[in-house]
Amino acid sequence: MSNVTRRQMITSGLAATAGVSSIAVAAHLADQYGLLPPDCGNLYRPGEVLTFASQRLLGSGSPAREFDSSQISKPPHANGKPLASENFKKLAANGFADWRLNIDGMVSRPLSLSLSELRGYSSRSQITHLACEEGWSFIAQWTGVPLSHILELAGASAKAKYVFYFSIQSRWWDSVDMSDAYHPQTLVTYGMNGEDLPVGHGGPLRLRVPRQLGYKSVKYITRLTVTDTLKGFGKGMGSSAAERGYAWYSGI
Ligand SMILES: Nc1nc2c(c(=O)[nH]1)N[C@H]1C(S)=C(S)[C@@H](COP(=O)(O)O)O[C@H]1N2
Ligand SMILES: [Mo]
Repeated sequence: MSNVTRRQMITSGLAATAGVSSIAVAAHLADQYGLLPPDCGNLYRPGEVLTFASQRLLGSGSPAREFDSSQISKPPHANGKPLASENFKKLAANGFADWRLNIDGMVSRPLSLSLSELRGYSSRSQITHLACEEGWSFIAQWTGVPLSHILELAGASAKAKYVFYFSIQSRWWDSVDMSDAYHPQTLVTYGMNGEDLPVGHGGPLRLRVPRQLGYKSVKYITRLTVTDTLKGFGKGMGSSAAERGYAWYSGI
């Protein structure tokens, strides 16, 4: 059976069984083909399982929609206030010259990159939508280095399955699988609407994951860890948001 036919069969099988509400059957089928997001355990959220499964079957190419510059929201919505921590204030006081992004885990060359080093790599800009699960959203232009480039610089192992990213705000950390990690729209972001990324939006550095809901775009990132397991990070659910009840995978 050709690959396409097999994929078509699995997708329509998933859709059909979900349609007649035999979610357990759909989930069993999805599990056989490695299509279940890692946090679903035995409690399936059919919508998420199906988006994850169909996006993975369609391949990592499917991009988030990009907009025209005339569609950029004015003024952009900021969800956060500048951080009050002394450590952050000290870093901000000298223009984040001492900010570092460390890359460790399953890499052959661990890195510690400054903002100016990051700005020196070839960048990508894209105008995408950031949607909060609470209902509001905005469109902005985001500029940064594709995460894929940093993974290549660090020599990420071919056996890796996830990239974790950690904020200076310790309650915020998350992970993506390699399909999202190597996706060209996943950006280590330092610019917004042609300026430095404002602190309210996660400046100086944030991971933008435009194919998922806003909470996966963690602000103030200081560390990336390449790994083949979710174990050993918090409760093993892959995400601080998942520990608070959100889905690990929230594709849009
Ligand atoms: N470090 C950190 N990252 C974070 C958050 C946060 O409070 N702290 N909020 C998340 C949520 S719930 C959303 S919807 C978006 C909001 O992004 P914005 O501030 O650019 O609007 O950031 C996400 N990343
Ligand atoms: Mo959010």
